[in-house]
Amino acid sequence: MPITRLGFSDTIVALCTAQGNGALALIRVSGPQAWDICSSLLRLKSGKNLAEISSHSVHAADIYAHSQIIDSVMIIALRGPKTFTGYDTIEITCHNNPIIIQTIIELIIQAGGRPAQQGEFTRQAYENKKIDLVQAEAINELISAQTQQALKKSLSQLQGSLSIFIQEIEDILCKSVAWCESSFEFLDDEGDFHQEIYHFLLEITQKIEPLLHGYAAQRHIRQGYRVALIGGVNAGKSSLFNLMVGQKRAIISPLAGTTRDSIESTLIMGGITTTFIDTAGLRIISDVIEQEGIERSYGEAHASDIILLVIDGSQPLSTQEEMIYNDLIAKYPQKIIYIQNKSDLPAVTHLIVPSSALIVSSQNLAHKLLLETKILEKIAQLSQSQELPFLVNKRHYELLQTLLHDINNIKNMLEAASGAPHYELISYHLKQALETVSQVTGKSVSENALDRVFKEFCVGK
Ligand SMILES: Nc1nc2c(ncn2[C@@H]2O[C@H](COP(=O)(O)OP(=O)(O)O)[C@@H](O)[C@H]2O)c(=O)[nH]1
Ligand SMILES: [Mg+2]
Repeated sequence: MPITRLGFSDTIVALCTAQGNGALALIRVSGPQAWDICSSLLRLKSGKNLAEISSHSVHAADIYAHSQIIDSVMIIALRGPKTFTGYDTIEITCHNNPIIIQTIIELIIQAGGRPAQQGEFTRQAYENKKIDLVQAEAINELISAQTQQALKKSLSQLQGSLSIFIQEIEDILCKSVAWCESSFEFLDDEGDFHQEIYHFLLEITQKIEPLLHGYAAQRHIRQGYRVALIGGVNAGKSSLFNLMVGQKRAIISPLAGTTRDSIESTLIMGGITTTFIDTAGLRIISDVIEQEGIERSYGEAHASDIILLVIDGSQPLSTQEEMIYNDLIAKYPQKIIYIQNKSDLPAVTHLIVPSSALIVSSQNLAHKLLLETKILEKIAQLSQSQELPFLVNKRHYELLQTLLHDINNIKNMLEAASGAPHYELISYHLKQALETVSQVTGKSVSENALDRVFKEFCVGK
């Protein structure tokens, strides 16, 4: 059921902490009736009435159902509008027992509250203008952040970094509209500002473009990095994979072509979610199943963020291998880490391997750290290009794309005009662009779009 069909000014209740183990649970009650509702089931240990206490204070209390005690709790009593939701709020910390939790929630519902929908506390905050839509989304990102970077950026976004950025774009657009309309009005007085407007629009496109590029790059920040072990057969990819993931997952064999499918394993390395992918060896063969595996390996090379190009340092490369390696090096120069494996055996010279290559043996446990360091260095290098202070989600991306398209259209109109441009028309398009911008922060956004955003949340947020 969409949130909007229920009253926005209802008093809502939900469990905010995860169900399961743990000593305590937090139940939040938020809405105009929060204090009244709670006073009907709470007795403060101080003997005071809830109505007498000051806002933003903490109290010990007992919860009663028909004069029977349910639990001893702590409450945080908050008067709106200085609360997260903007409404009066009571947060009850009770013991984490499902019967206690359910009883308390039922008592609150009987007293006039109703169960909160997904993301409805955040929705209240948005409706009460405590946060904008971009900040609401940041809360969801913050809770589900998988990496340190994602955490940092969602926090910055919650504090308003993206909102400020969007506000700057909006300001430039407003200025453009003003200059456009004055050009229109003062046309006779030689008040033609079309150069200035063009310049403003250029400023906007320069702001948006890095954001659009950042969106693609930020997949890593959300989901971590994919590191594919790629190389010829028997180079030791599976052995290195096992060394890195610390368990014997991949089959190792002196028989060529043992790994026919890709195997992956995810771990946290230096605070970063990293997925290692072991692939089939690259060679040109006639076995249909193995050929399928090799094609997958190429797919993994393409899809991964980092390629560990594994070369057997004890064997000369076949012409075929050299061809395949050269092909990969040409295609993905930025994401390759050269690994010369089998350093415990006498080495042969490979012209293809640069001096920066990491020389390791998969049999040497200590080399795991060398590999880890090298991979983290590469990740740091790759993530430098993604230094946006916030996370751009699909919704922002699509709106910003529309905006860029609109702005480029207006720029074209200005460029194409011989003499004074059609200012009325340009003003109309600028205002449309403004509308798109305000959809990002949610100043002007449809109920359906809002429902879609808050559907991503779970109950209790
Ligand atoms: N001496 C030595 N042998 C290795 C090393 N790494 C792998 N091997 C051996 O090389 C063969 C192929 O290894 P495997 O990991 O299956 O290679 P893959 O085909 O690239 O996955 C196996 O017999 C491994 O024991 C290494 O660092 N030193
Ligand atoms: Mg293998």
